[in-house]
Amino acid sequence: MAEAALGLGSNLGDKAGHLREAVRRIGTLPSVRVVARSSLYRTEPWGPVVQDWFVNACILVETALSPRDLLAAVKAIEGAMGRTPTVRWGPRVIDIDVLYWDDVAMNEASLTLPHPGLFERPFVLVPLCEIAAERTVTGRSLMNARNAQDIAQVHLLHGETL
Ligand code: PH2
Ligand code: MG
Ligand code: MG
Repeated sequence: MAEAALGLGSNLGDKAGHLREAVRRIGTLPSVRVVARSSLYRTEPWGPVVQDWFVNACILVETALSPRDLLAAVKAIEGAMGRTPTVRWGPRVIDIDVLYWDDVAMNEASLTLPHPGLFERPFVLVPLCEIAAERTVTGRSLMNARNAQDIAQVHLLHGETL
């Protein structure tokens, strides 16, 4: 069994509801068990696109799926939940990213591991460090990466859980 981390985001419609629905669906995948879930966070949009704020969260899963099969499974959930292609970094109903899969390092057209944004994005590192604070990924400490970020734009969503 591998341990993988998934990053979740939404900035359209019922944002928190979409994250909950995504986690519910991930929990029904064969050979995937959800073992930890972070809080929900309200985050300012990162990147070049002017768009609405996001809800972000992370989960940990134990899985017998390969990195590629796990990616295919979460992409299928994105599609089934109505995600349609839009501009890069643009608004989305649901985004599910494979952040890491054990300590595997790979760089292919369809999948780079660890995720290229893992060590740089406060909206990933804050929720992830809630559930994987002690973790190193390919030799790098997640907590050290988090502590190097400006996290002022990442706010706990009070009263709502994943
Ligand atoms: N995802 C993006 C672009 N910008 N900003 C926040 N706050 N959260 C996201 O999940 C996000 C983003 C596209 O990958
Ligand atoms: Mg994505
Ligand atoms: Mg993303």
